[in-house]
Amino acid sequence: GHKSIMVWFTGLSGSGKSTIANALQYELFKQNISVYLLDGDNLRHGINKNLSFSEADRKENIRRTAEVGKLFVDAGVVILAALISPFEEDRLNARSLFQPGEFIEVYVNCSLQECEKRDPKGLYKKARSGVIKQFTGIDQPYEEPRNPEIIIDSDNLTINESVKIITKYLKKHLCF
Ligand code: GGZ
Repeated sequence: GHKSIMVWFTGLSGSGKSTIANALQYELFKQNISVYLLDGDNLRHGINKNLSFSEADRKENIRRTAEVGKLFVDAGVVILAALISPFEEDRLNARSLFQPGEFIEVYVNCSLQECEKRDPKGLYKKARSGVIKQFTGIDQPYEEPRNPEIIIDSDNLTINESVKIITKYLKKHLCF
């Protein structure tokens, strides 16, 4: 067996959270680990359908995702959550639902400049022109994590390198 944990990815839109979390999910899956990815963008089509991008709704988005994640962890599944989760207080609240060592915060650190250059969905362009309001990094803040367990400098790392850093940490701390 293996320990169930929550691996919580935070970072700007376009930083690579979903891509790295997806690749990590596949890697753990290949190692016969029960793993499941909760992706902010996907959850917003279902359980979090009624939520906007206001600060209050982001708080609720993170709260619900953390609570659902906790249920999975109780059920023995390794959970990966990929949400911008821009506010330190909301991330600390999420962490507080878990036992010490059960919540691994991964800060996917990527410069706004690089995220804007990537702009895979054209959202930064829309935010700059005012078509989208309350966009993280443009007209809403992103608070950097103060004490993340792992920092991934995704400006300069490949997906593979990022996944290796995380699996190495998990092996060292969780006896996978
Ligand atoms: C930030 C937004 C916004 C605004 C739409 N601000 O990179 P994406 O496109 O594919 O994923 C982002 C997603 C953010 O949802 P989260 O649930 O992760 O956010 S939070 O944790 O802050 O609640 C982005 C898209 O939705 N998107 N409008 N205004 N990102």
